[in-house]
Amino acid sequence: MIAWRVQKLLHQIRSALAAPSRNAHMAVVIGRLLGAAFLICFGTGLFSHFLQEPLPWMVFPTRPIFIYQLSQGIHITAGILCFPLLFAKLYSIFPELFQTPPIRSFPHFLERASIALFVSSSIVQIVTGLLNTYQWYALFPFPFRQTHYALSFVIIGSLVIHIAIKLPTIQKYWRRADNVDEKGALVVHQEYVDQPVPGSDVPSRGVTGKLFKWIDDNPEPAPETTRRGFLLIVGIAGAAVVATTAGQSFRALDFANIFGPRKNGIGPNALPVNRTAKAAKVTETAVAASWVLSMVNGDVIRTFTRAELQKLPQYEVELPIACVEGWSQMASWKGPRLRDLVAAVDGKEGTSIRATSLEQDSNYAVMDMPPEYVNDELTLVALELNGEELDLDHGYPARMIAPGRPGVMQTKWLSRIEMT
Ligand SMILES: Nc1nc2c(c(=O)[nH]1)N[C@H]1C(S)=C(S)[C@@H](COP(=O)(O)O)O[C@H]1N2
Ligand SMILES: [Mo]
Repeated sequence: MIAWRVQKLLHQIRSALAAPSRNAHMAVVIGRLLGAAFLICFGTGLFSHFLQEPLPWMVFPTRPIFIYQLSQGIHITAGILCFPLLFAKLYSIFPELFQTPPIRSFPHFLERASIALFVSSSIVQIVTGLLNTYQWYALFPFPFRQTHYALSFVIIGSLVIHIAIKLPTIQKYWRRADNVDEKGALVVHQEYVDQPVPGSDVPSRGVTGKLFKWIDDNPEPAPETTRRGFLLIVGIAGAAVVATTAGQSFRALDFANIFGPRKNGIGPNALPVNRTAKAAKVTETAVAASWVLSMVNGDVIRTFTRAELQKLPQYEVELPIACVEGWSQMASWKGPRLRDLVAAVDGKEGTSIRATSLEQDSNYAVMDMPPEYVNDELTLVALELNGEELDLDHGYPARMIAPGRPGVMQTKWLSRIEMT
């Protein structure tokens, strides 16, 4: 009897939650968009991950120069778009949380467990991802990047399981609502059997253990306008969150950038600062008269004062700073080419380098650069930024700038460059 009462309650909740926009077709429509957004995030996320932790055989494209700016801008924008989409998806399937009976079989248990895993990991993923764009790392007690990377496989894995299990539903409702047949006529599902409850004459609709179909109890066809209206709301919400944040990555939307944490053109040298010299504790070492850049190739070591770096052939290049956190900005840089400095210590073509910053105890203090960037004519040891001397906060006396790389690898306050 207790089980029966629980089932009846679930059934009642589910019936009460039924709404025209809550149907399998809507779940599939939103699911398609959400799936696409997740795949885009996964692909661009892998690109960003392997740029920062390359496998030995990997070679990366250095053109177009904005390749990382674009891919990471898409990553963050698609990730932000997942908020309204995931919300809409949960809305559309909400009555299904109250299925009766809650678990019908072992496969059904696996199905629901994979969805639970998928939903919870997705929420953690996009929330911590968003917090990360605001640099609120301190809020979570785990390393962001590794967690974000590991969770992405949990999500894509459970998404694959989810899609595989739901494939029949997805195929069936890809194009049409579930209470309308191919000809647009109303279909009323009656897969459950009304049976009297033991010891009572109340019929137990939908609690006989048979499959309860979506909105079975809704005898009205879902009005097309209601469904359109729902999609319109989701569309407006999506457009609004994108418009008010994407300006941090896409210049054309800069005017509408209300919530994006970084604003174009604001900061010393007209460029936002990621970590200040003060925060990096280099305010003394960076301006010390004894500062030199050490170029190291095995036993061959040469040091360059800033004046000596300035005497080398100077090049001016336009390259973006494109932070993993999503903000990016184009800037103009001037200084000697890295490959000329490498040649000055007889570094061979095709060498990789390891750059070390004056900054201590930081994930950004040491940076490895593969040969395709070392050899690139656009890769500079920058001394000037946007027509002025490099600001202390932007890496004075010298910082790395290379095409197509994440901001984290554009090491500031250089002190040593070693051939590896
Ligand atoms: N030594 C050092 N270099 C660094 C950083 C840092 O914290 N320390 N931050 C990196 C990050 S995450 C970015 S996005 C860029 C930002 O450059 P900017 O502060 O000059 O705009 O610098 C990179 N170089
Ligand atoms: Mo960054």
